[in-house]
Amino acid sequence: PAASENQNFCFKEELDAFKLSLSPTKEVILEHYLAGWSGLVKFLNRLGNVFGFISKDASSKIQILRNFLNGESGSEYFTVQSMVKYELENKLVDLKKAGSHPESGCRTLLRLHRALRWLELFLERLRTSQEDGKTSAMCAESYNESLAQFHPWVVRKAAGLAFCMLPGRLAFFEVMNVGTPDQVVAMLGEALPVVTEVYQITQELYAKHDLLDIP
Ligand code: 1PX
Repeated sequence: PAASENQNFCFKEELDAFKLSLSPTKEVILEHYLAGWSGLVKFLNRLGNVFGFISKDASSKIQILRNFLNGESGSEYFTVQSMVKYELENKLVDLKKAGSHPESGCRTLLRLHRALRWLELFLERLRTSQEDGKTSAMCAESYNESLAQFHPWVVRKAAGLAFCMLPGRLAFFEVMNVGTPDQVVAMLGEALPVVTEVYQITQELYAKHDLLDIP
């Protein structure tokens, strides 16, 4: 058991963080949400330098949110719900065009939230893929169905090139370091509902406050 615990540590950790991010009242606890993202970034870094521009952008967004969390008004940022309430009540969000709050918590989290939808689609494709499945194609399809619509041409182009450098399915599973392909598939089956729930709660919250298009 000790050996298998040790084996899982990487992907299991980030999975647990998203699980932990759901409070009993179904709010999203920012600290754990960010820990989940940090774990994913760590994983991305293990895949190689070609993904550096993606992990840099994600890291900088994680850092912006961590700074709020550790700042003067940190307690207002305990959950995504409290952050939205606090920033809106205090007019700390540029809702229509970039102005005096270009890096609000709401705006920054929206970028990660959109990427979470990509993750959900990608993990589902990975989970149901055949032995000869191509991770690059799964990744590109998921991206085109989600994040791509928010990215300018040059970013889409760079992302498309990076996806081609993804290792094949088996090598990808090895980087995940979870165990046999069957164990990876089982783990993905457990992880996905959590990712979906976190995504949906955030999506409904943002929709309710009309925050889905903030620049
Ligand atoms: C078992 C599989 C796990 C895979 C984990 C991989 C984690 C990937 C983390 C990706 C986080 C991407 C955040 C992107 C946020 C974003 O949309 N930023 C753009 C907009 O921000 P702005 O401040 O300008 O309004 C920004 O322009 C983005 C630039 C970088 C390119 C982003 C491409 C995103 C591709 C996502 C797919 C990652 C591929 C990973 C392969 C496994």
